[in-house]
Amino acid sequence: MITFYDFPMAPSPRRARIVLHEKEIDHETVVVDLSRQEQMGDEFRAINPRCTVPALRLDNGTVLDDNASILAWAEAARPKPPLLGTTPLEKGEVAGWNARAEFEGLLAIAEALRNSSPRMKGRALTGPVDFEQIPELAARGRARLAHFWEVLNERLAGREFLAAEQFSVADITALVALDFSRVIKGEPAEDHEEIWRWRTSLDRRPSVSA
Ligand SMILES: N[C@@H](CCC(=O)N[C@@H](CS)C(=O)NCC(=O)O)C(=O)O
Repeated sequence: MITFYDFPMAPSPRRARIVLHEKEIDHETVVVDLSRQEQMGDEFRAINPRCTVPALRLDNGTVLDDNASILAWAEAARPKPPLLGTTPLEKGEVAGWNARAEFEGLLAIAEALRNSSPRMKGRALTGPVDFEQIPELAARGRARLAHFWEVLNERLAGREFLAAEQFSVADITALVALDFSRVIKGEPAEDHEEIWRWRTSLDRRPSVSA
């Protein structure tokens, strides 16, 4: 049986959870309670030495230890529905917008949150190594995120999906960033109407509430 290591409140495993749901890949779920630091314990470290979720253990015991590897495996193992685009051009577009949603969206939120939250003192980056917070980075993260919402709103004008005229991992990463931006009260303004229209339409997909 495939085992998915998850934490329901965290954004990164949610990305993989949506992918597994879209692809209808059967699995059992093990919750790694990040609020109790279970990711740092010996038991989980033996599964994923990177001390992060998501992780996916395959039938043969191999552990895929991040979103990039889980997505690549899932797309190859179960090509339908395609989440990485179909034509060469679509694949390029999807890869580009997924990277932007990750770097300019999700990582900007992480930069703001992890460099300001008292709970994350000494844990400014995820992983096995402790890094101190740099408070100035919190403001930079917020500024980067605000700029990303401008870019996203403009991109979505007249479009149903972020890339490639079909639902893709670019939409998944951007919607996870959008929903998670609530934790830093960094959501886009109400007049970013294209973003809110796109987000509302994605609620039709069962994977979004998986
Ligand atoms: N690059 C990784 C990042 C994974 C990651 O940072 N996950 C967070 C949850 S959103 C985590 O495991 N945090 C553990 C911690 O805060 O120590 C991926 O996307 O797979």
